[in-house]
Amino acid sequence: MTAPNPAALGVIRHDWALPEVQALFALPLLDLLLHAQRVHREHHAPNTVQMSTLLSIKTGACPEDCAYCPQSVRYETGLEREALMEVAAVRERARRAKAAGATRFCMGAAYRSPKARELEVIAAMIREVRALGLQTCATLGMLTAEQARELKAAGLDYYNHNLDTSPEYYGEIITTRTYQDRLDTLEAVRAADLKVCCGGIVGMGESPADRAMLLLTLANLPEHPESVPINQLVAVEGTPLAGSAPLDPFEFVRAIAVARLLMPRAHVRLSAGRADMSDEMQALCFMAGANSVFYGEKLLTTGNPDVERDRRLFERLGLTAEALEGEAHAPQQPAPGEECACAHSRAHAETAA
Ligand code: SAM
Ligand code: DTB
Ligand code: SF4
Repeated sequence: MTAPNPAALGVIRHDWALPEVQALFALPLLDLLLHAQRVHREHHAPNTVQMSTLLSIKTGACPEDCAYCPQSVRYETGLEREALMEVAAVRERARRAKAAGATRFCMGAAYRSPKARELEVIAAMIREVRALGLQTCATLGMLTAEQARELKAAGLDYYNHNLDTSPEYYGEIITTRTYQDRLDTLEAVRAADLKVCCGGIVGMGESPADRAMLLLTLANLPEHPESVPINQLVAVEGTPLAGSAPLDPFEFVRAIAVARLLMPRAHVRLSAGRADMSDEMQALCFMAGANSVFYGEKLLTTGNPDVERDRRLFERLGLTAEALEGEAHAPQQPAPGEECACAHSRAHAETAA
């Protein structure tokens, strides 16, 4: 292992070697947190967290065999299938997400890859969500270069497509598409000038070296993803990974910190798994450089902390919701009866008065 040179941390690089990344993981936890928080503050405003709300716009019956996923048609998870939603219904959910304080709306579909007709409907959804003043994100499976351009033309800001795990462990988790398929989609997304949201899942029985390789692979992409979701496995009954042994929470925190150090400018998202995390664990993740969360009581099909719990947590930690570039926070007052989750509630009340 190569001992890290603290002065060199925070430099944008795309040539990480495995022993260097493993050496970061091996640091005493408090040293790792200190380095990560220092690098975080060199590149980001402290104490602000970007808030994305997810919506499953097409649920279940997916032909892929991702071993973690409750939406695969191959596993009996008791999930109810739902066809592609109506555009108006998606618009309404986005409106509510914005009123609650989200700045990005991410539409997820259980597809291997979208068909032309489906993409047309999704393009209409993107136009509507964008017109509300939200950033748009979609995660629809594999895309061709042409499909990525179509989404860009509709006004899509971000495309989420995860590497999920290391190239070495990948075959244990998914057999119906290759790692290279994922890299090809990421290339098509970049070529269409979309921003990239790409991360993975930890806690799937992978080794520490696999976690290091996942983060190394992300960091050594030609450009760092703008958003890096780090998901903790949500072990869903009926999926092959249902019985997975939970990961040591400090190993999760380390993964966040190393992601921060390897991709200093990215928004590192503390993603799936928050519903099972204590407030203290989440605080450690923010200390480690996480500055984005999924916000709203549901992820795609599983639970997330409810808005009230997040609002209280943010207030207790002194965190505020990151505003969209060029906008003061929360350009719209929350609608009557809809409370903004940010720690600015008092400021809203004062502005409204
Ligand atoms: N079907 C598309 C695809 O796979 O690219 C888009 C939706 S898929 C649900 C998006 C991502 O959610 C997956 O790549 C995976 O990283 C994450 N995910 C799915 N199920 C999960 C689970 N049980 N725990 C943690 N993350 C999960
Ligand atoms: C990502 O990295 N995590 C989100 C989003 N991108 C699409 C999905 C998490 C899904 C967790 C399981 C579920 O709710 O179905
Ligand atoms: Fe389908 Fe995506 Fe779930 Fe894999 S992760 S089974 S591709 S919905």
